[in-house]
Amino acid sequence: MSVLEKLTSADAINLEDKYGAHNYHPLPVVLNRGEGVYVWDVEGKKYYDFLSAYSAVNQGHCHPKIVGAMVEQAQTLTLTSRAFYNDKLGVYEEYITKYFGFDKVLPMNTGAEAVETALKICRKWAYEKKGISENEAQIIVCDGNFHGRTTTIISFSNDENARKNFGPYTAGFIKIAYDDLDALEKAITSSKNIAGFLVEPIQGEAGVYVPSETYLAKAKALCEANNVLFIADEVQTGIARTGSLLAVCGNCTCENQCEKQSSYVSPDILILGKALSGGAYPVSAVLANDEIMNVIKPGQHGSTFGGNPIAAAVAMAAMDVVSEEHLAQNARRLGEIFRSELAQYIATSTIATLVRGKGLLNAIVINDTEDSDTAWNICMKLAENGLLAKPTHGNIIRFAPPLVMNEEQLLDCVSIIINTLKQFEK
Ligand code: IF1
Repeated sequence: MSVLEKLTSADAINLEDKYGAHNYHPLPVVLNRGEGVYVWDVEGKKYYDFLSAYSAVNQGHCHPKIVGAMVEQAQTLTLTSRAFYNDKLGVYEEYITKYFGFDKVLPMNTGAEAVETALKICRKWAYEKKGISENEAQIIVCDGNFHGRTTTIISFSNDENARKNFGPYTAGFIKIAYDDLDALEKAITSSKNIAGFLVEPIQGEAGVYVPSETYLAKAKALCEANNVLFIADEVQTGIARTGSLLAVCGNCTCENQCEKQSSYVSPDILILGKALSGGAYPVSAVLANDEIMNVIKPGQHGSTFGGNPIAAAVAMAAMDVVSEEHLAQNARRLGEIFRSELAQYIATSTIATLVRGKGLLNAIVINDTEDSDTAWNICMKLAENGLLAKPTHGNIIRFAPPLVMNEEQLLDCVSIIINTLKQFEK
């Protein structure tokens, strides 16, 4: 088919089916335009986007400031590699380290790369600073984690689908229950070889599990007491999604002065991705202070595209939008409305049993078995009714709209969701 002909949804789906690897099972909706909280399919139908590309498009689709920065930089200089300096990277490095309160940043592209980078830094720190014997370092991770798709990362996943037949697996990880301080203390004190604790402040893929209020602070204290690095994967929860700049910020919405707040749990290593670029470009980052980051010397880690001028320009624009448009505050306020409206409906519903989440990262649990297709069917009906969301882990539906949504739009979405759920009442 010529690219000049107008594709129908069926054409586009058939092309992907025939020529693309079958590594996804998308809803049968073919999008070709986005603006703010809306996306349109090729037939012109308009939808509220309640996935935001898995929280990458927090700033809304095609934000003019972000697109503007990207176009301007793309017309000037796109890529130099790190064999030479470029005039945007240093400016971005100063900007982003001050924004999050760390000494240094290591720029990468995807979330999984940033997680890999954090694991490598943690191991190197363990051998060179903590004094663990070579090849003995262990990193603690949590059951139900999702940190990406590389061979090392899936080595410590417990999602059989993500793991099976991709072995042999990378050693050096200890899995414990999430939101369980006793398990963490036991694991940390079980050996002298514990280098780090890698954790999602809220488990997204597992079904939006929000840990108990004091979990992260106490986990950080346990790490500190035992000279173990606390590594926060905020790829999905970060950048205002959960109603604060970072999910580890707790109750703080002070945007870029978060380190001054008492509720702020400062990770030793912070991993960011997705919305760091507002979804316009793959940009990820690992932040840490000098005593940790300086274990990495020339030639020991890197990436052709990491820290390229477009990424730098886009990320600065994207983070400007987060503070200028008070996205953390908006996510917090709208999230409270969303959960209270849904909880009110769920109190008498036979199809939904629970709403949970923080800020605008929320999920509802559907009253059916995990292997049922009810959540999928509800998402199909939601799409028909003009709202796009995706089930996660069978009977859970995640709701994560762009954070630039306003209250009127949110209430409109709440009625679409409730009216759709009512069609499935038993
Ligand atoms: C897919 C989920 C979201 C992440 C955390 C690292 C990464 C992710 C906490 C890796 C990525 C994505 C990947 C995407 C689905 C998606 C996802 F459902 F799997 F869990 F967001 F909810 N850390 N999450 O959530 O980042 O390498 O992808 O840039 O299709 O695999 P990446």
